[in-house]
Amino acid sequence: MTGLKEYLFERMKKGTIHLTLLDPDPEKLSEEKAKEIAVKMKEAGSDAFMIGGSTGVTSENLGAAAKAVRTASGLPAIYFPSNPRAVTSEVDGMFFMSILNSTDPLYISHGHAMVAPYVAKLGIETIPMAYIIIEPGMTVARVTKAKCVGHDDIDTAVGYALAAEMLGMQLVYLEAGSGADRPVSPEMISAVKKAIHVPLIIGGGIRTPEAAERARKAGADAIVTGTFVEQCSDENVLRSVVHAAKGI
Ligand code: 1GP
Repeated sequence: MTGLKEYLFERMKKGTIHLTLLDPDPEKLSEEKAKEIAVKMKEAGSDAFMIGGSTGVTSENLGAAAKAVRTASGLPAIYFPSNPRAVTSEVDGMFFMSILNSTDPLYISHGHAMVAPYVAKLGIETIPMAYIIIEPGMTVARVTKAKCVGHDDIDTAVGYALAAEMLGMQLVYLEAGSGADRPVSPEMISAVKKAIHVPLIIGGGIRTPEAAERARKAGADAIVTGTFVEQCSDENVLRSVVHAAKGI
């Protein structure tokens, strides 16, 4: 495979992509289930898997989940980190992400200093990414002590996204939180998209074709779904959300 960044950016040049988020905590995801989801989501048209969760991630369960989805689907597995003590070479690369509106230095840069030597030693490809948590923010906001951007506070979201670009981040991720009852608004997506030149990832609370389509039409370059994929077993419904995200 080409490098992870090249793979993702080439696809995003052609249109919005879909990323499937899986939580590797074995209490939530067995290896068999990971493989089953991987095959289903590849068939549905998803472009890559993100592996991560706010709690319970270890190097072992991360490695096992990444290996399972890569083997079963042939698609890339991206580490979506939360725990600076967990790292694995079983991924194709990682989003090396700073939570810009966290109030805990661990999630802004201190955790990065802890994990960077291991990432370098293992030769893992990193893509620098800004992660900005929008209300309601859910578990990730609580765990990372984020000062959430208000759902309607477009100026603050634009400010963070511009700062991200000025800091050299190559991706911006607006996150409403896993399981959010309302995703990032189309108005916020479109204002942020207009302000920046790097690809924009949108996630949190997207579980219908309509919500996916709204995010794509507003300017998302990548749309992430997690909870919905874990809960839905109907392949037609999974496909309808992925297709709406991608506009195919
Ligand atoms: C969470 O953006 C992702 O980090 C996905 O959210 O689980 O609500 O799809 P959902």
